[in-house]
Amino acid sequence: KVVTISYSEKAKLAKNPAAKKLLSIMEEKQSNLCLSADVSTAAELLAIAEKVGPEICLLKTHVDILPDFTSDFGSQLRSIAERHNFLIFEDRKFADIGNTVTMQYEGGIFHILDWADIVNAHIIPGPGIVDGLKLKGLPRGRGLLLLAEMSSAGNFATGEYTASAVKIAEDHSDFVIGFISVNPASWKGGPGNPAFIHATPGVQLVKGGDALGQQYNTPNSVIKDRGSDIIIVGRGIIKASDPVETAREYRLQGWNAYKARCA
Ligand code: BMP
Repeated sequence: KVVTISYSEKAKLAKNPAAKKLLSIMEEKQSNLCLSADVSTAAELLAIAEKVGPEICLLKTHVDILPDFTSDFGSQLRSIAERHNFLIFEDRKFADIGNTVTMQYEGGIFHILDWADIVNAHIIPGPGIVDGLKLKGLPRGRGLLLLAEMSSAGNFATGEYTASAVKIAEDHSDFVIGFISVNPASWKGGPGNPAFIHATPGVQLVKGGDALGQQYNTPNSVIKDRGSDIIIVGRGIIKASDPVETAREYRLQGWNAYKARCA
C-alpha cells in the first residue's frame, strides 16, 4: 500500500531536525531528487554540486573514493550546500558494532560527523549500531537512514530483515529519519511510521540495469507506485551529456510522480 501523506505533513511528524529540514527543502525547491555524486575527484564533486545544486534536495557522497580529499572538503561542500539549500548525505553504510562506528563516524581522515547531515547504516550488527551513531550524531542534529532494502540483484535485505529495520527505526525515531528502500509499498508490516523518509537508489529514466547487478526503476514507478519519497540518481545524471538539464528532467519527473501520488 502506498502512503499518500505530503512532505510537509511528514515534516510536522518528524522529530529529527535533519529530517524536518530535508522535508522543508523538498517542498520549497519542489525537488525529491538526491544526486549521487559518484565522480572520480573531490574537485569534480564540488563542481557538479555547484552546478546541479539548484535542482536537488540532497547530495549523496562516497567520500572514500576521492583521491584528492583534503581536510577542507567538508567545509567547501557545506558552503555550496548552504548556498543552494540542499543537505549532504554520506553513503558510508556503517556496518560494525556500536563502539567501532562511533570512531568511524567522528574520526579517521574524513570526520564525517562534521559535514554530513545524514549517514546510513546496515542493521546486520543489531540495534547497537544505531545507539553508537546516535551518541555522536543526535547532539549535532544529524540523522540516520537504515538500509532496509537494496537495489542490487540477489541482495539479502528482504522480508523479515526489512521488517527488523522498521522495528529498529521505530525504537530510535529521534535519530533514525527513514530508510534506503526499494519498494516500501510492498513491505509486509507496512513502511513504518509515516514520518519516515524513504530514499531509493537504482533510478534511471528507463528501467534496466548495469553489468554488476544494479537494477533501475523509473522516477514515476519509485515515487508513485512503490511509495518512496526520494529518488537517488547517480550515473543517470553524472554520465549525461548535460548533467544540469538532465537533473532538471529527473526533478520534474520525480516531483510530478509525487503530485500524482498525493492527488
Ligand atoms: P547509480 O545511479 O549510478 O547506479 O548509483 C547508485 C548509487 O546508490 C551508488 O552510489 C550506490 O552506492 C548507491 N546505492 C545503490 O545503488 N543501491 C543500494 O541499495 C544502496 C546504495 O547506497
